Amino acid sequence: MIYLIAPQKGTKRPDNISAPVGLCYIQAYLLSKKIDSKIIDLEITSKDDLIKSFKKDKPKIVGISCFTDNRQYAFETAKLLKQLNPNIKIIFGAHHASAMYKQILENIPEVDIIVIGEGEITFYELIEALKANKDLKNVDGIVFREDNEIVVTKSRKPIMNLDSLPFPSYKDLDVKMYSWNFNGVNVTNYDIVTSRGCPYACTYCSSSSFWGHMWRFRSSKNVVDEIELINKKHGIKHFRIVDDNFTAGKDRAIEICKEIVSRNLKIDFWIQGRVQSLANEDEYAQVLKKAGCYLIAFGIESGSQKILDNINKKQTVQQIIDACNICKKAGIKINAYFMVGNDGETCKTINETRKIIKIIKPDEIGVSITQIYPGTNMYEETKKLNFCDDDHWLKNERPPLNTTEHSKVKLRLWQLTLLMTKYLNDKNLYTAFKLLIKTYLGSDFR
Ligand code: B12
Ligand code: SF4
Repeated sequence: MIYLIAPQKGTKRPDNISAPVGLCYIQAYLLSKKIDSKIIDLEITSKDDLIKSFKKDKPKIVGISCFTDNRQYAFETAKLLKQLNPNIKIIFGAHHASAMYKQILENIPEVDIIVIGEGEITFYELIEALKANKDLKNVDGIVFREDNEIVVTKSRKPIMNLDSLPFPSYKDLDVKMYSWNFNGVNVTNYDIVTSRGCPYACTYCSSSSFWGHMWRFRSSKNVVDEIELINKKHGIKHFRIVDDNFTAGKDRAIEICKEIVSRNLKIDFWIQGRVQSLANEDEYAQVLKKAGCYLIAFGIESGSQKILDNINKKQTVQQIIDACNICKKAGIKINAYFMVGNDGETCKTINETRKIIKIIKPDEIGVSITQIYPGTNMYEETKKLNFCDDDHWLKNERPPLNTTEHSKVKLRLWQLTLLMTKYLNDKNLYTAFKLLIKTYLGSDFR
């Protein structure tokens, strides 16, 4: 038996529980090769229940997802299970493990092997090699210890035909227990991934380095087949398209929408996209809306062209205004994400961002102080300044805030200023007041 474990995320929000889609993809791929596995989502399964089933099932191989924010839970889980059975092989995968593989293998002895990047084929080949006691050096895309050396094998080629992957498997999970807060109501939600990667390379983001510097996508038929299956089989009507950049391929996105309409699927969904895909694209926005897209989350980041250029965002302030206008006209709501504290931030750039908030009037807003994640260009640059160092990831701390130019207090104040700009603009005094209280109490609203 093989275990696939999603550690806790550490941010308990009863209105937003997300399925471990990556593990569901790996399980589906293993099933297609007639290999059985069991997914345990520690967001919904207790540690005691994990121990109970571990003792009963006696898995020999345990795969654990290791993202940056849940890495300490991933390390703890590895330690716990290795204590229960020192003979198991523990395999780590996902973004943090892929970026920090050397550090993990050097410092966390319980982890035996790390899969770098996309997991399906690599994990399957690794299992086959372990079962047959074959030389692991022949498995592409992994890192492991051998005679006190760390061996990195040839890099794994990305899966170009994503339609060849089976739909994610929910055989061990209750697909209907994952939820999202939609219009103030908790609804059952299904996360769907229609493409992988992103053709851009924003300095703070690890997407392109992780997924292989290119945007790969599923066909519209394949995507809508999955939506239809989930809708008809489970009655689920709310979907989040969690691609990094769903709007990148306009023709394909339009085809998906038209297919949803022609199959008469009555669904609501939201997407993440980039503004320049929608700027001056009235018809594109209308087609999205007709298919059920009620919200687009745009990574706007800043209203200052200087900051946008500094983070290599490859978008203009005018495109932000145009895209938001077009979405509003089509009846699609906007969730605008902003960042505070990127290189070159000043009172002037913050004022430019305040101005853009007043112009675009987003329906929802998220403002975060720039956090530095491994696998990003920003991490490498701040390491050169001796601001970041790898040791940080061994501590039980959140990713560092970018305080290279300004203090945390100043960044918090700017963050608050931007949030207040929106709430006061909307005359939403209740939320503005709540935010002030939260700030006074010292809440960390990253
Ligand atoms: C949906 C989503 C969320 C959902 C939750 C998703 C979940 N189930 O955990 C929500 C909205 C809650 C969320 C929150 C956050 N997220 Co998020 N999220 C995503 C998103 C957009 C999609 C995830 C997904 O389903 N991907 C598709 C599947 C197929 O990919 P995958 O999960 O990576 O799995 C593949 C590989 O990683 C690998 N793999 C994964 N696990 C394992 C295990 C083993 C054993 C093996 C071998 C391989 C393996 O194989 C899988 C199949 O190929 C990704 C970006 C992206 N496109 O992936 C960001 C992403 C994962 N999130 C990210 C971040 C930063 C956050 C937040 C910190 C944001 C914030 N500031 O609040 C929080 C953190 C919450 C927490 N405490 O963990 C970063 C993580 C970076 C990092 N170094 O860890 C990502 C990568 C975005 C980015 N490019 O920066 N997120
Ligand atoms: S932030 Fe968005 S647009 Fe930029 S590289 Fe990451 S996924 Fe692509």
